[in-house]
Amino acid sequence: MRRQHIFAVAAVLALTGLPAYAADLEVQVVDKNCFIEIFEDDNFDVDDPHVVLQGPKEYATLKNLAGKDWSNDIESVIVGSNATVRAYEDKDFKGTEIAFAPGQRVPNLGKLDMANDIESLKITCGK
Ligand SMILES: [Ca+2]
Ligand SMILES: [Ca+2]
Ligand SMILES: [Ca+2]
Repeated sequence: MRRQHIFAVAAVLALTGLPAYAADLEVQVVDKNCFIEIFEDDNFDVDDPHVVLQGPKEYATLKNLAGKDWSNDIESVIVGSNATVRAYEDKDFKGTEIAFAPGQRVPNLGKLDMANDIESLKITCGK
């Protein structure tokens, strides 16, 4: 009797595992392709600090992100395939503004004259 019960549970898990997982994602309303990953160094150097910022979200300051002051310290970025990001030279979305397109990878923000200069960000989802 007990063995039969265990078998039944395993069968249900096998049949419903995938749909249950998809339902969970829906409930969380997290678009895993709506993000920007920021790197302290250029060329996406994972040996130096880097962090993924989930969108949609606006950051009027980068002073305390994941326990670090990121103001004027970002040198490369990877943008998720469903995110558009606006970055600003100063905090509170002021100063020079640059936009990153969905899926864009920028190995050296110096080419855009924005290396170690970004102080605020807006992440929007959808194309
Ligand atoms: Ca480095
Ligand atoms: Ca830096
Ligand atoms: Ca700046």
